[in-house]
Parts: sequence; C-alpha cells; structure tokens
Amino acid sequence: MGSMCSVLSKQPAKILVLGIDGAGKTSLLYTLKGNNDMISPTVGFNVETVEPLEGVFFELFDVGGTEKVRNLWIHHIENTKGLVYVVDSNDEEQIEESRKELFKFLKNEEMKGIPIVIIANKQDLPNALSTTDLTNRMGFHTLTSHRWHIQAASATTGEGVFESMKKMSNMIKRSK
Ligand code: G3D
Ligand code: MG
Repeated sequence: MGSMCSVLSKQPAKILVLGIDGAGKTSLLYTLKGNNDMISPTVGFNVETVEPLEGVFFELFDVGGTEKVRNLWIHHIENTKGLVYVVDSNDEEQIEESRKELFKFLKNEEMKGIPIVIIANKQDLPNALSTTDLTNRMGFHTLTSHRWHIQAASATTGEGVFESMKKMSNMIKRSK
C-alpha cells in the first residue's frame, strides 16, 4: 500500500478530463485548483497539476469538448492513468450525445484498462438527473470493458468533487 501511494506522489498521474462542451470540465479544474489561481491555458487545452488528497498528485488534461476538437481526444491518451468524464446532469438533450462520445472514445485500444470516474455534474440545479437515472440513460450497465464509478457532483459548489478524485486515486492504485 505504501509503495502504491508513492507511485502517485513521485510524479503526477496523468488524468484526462473529457466531456462535451459545457459539461463543466474547466469549472472542475478551477475547483480542484482553488478558485484564486488562474488556469494557465496551453495551446487549445488546459493542463493543471493538483493535489486533491494529501500526497496524491494528478495532472489534469482538459482538452476541450466542442464537436470540432473531440477528434483530438485520442491524441492525448498516451500515459493516461485515469479518465474523468464530465456530464451535465441538467441537460437532458445532450445526454445521448455525451453517451455516444464516451463509448466511441473507449473503443480506442490505448484506453484499455483505464479506470473511469463519471462526474454527474451540476447536481446543484433542481432538474439534475440523479446518478441512478443518468446511469440508466447512458447505459453504463453495458460498460463492462472498464472499471467505472459515477459520482454526483457540482463543480461550482464543490459537492462531490474531492470524493471523485479520491475514488479515482483508489481505482488507479488498484489497477497497478
Ligand atoms: P466545459 O469546460 O466542460 O465546456 P465549463 O464547461 O466549465 O466552462 O462550464 C460550462 C458552464 O456550466 C459555465 O457556465 C459553468 O459556470 C457552468 N457550470 C459548470 N459546472 C456547474 C455546476 O456544477 N453547476 C452549475 N449550476 N453550473 C455549472 P457559463 O454561464 O459561464 O457558461
Ligand atoms: Mg472548458
């Protein structure tokens, strides 16, 4: 166990933060980074190293989610240790699109064995779907190719955000 912890602390584990536009990826980075810090945008995407738990360092890659840039997601897979997939639980119209993009992305051979934490974001909004409803609507029960966990969260209030990173940390440790 101790050696596994040091694996995560020696050098940050690369985590892809994906999801369609408006899901809340950048807000999630801000919440984890602390809102007083500015996110430094790299060419076309955001990369931030955060320490969501003591001694656990994640390098978060928020590579954007507009239709145009989704094809670029695959170019960021190398060395990825985990996938955080952000979904806007309050936007029923985009759920199908979000589902399709995730399942398409997971077909990439390089994603094999990479654990996934799905962020059921915007839970602070009154019409947000519950994690149970979202799981059904997105067909996660058919997602047997990867270990996954769905976390109710709000990137703006911070609800569930650090819990989701803890879950990710545990999943990565177990996949070593
Ligand atoms: P993206 O990076 O995935 O494209 P953003 O998404 O982080 O830019 O968020 C898109 C919009 O959703 C932003 O609103 C942001 O404030 C809002 N948002 C993100 N997370 C939450 C959440 O948990 N709850 C609520 N209520 N709103 C959220 P604007 O108005 O700036 O476009
Ligand atoms: Mg963004």
